[in-house]
Amino acid sequence: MVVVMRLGVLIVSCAVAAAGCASGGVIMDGEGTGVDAQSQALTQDAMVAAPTPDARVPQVDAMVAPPADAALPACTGGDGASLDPATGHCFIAYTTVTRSWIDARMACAALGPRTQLATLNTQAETDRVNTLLAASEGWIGFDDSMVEGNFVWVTGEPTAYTFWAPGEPNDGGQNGEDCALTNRAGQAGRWDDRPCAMNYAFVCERVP
Ligand SMILES: [Ca+2]
Ligand SMILES: [Ca+2]
Ligand SMILES: [Ca+2]
Repeated sequence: MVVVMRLGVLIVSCAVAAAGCASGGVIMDGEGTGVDAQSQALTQDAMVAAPTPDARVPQVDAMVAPPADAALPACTGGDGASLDPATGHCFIAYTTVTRSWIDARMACAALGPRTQLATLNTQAETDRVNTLLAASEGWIGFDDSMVEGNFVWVTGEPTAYTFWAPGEPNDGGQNGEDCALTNRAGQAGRWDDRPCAMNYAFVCERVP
């Protein structure tokens, strides 16, 4: 850029002061360094100054800076954790241990306040949790133990969004299935109901 601009100045100088350019191109470059630098400075100032420079810098900083995450505890633990920067929700996955659904629920609650078995309320949350689980199927906080066929989140959150695998939930088997897991094998990360007593990996979610 500097080279190009200096050349530009040189060319303009030559065009205006036609005398001596042919013989003194290199000499002018050397002699005119101070003038060139001033020209560059003026040109650059003019370019930057055009759209209110002082107002633009703080705006960019505000967009890049994280909200108020500094006050939140670090999103760590389990066999892998992942913070959703949009919501501040922290997902903590346990994949090297398996638990029954109720034991998984208690393990999550034991992590601390505002922490429960994960509630997958958006596709973004499902995707994030499935990434954490990698190859594992994992319990989530969704069950129909109270009223068959009526799955509810352990937090009481709305149930409009679901991501069941085809044909699920099917309350399958002799004793039925009342607890949901995500990342069902071979089903593109979709959900399935399974017997609550079975042991699976699980994911907890802590909200700000
Ligand atoms: Ca959630
Ligand atoms: Ca059921
Ligand atoms: Ca099922």
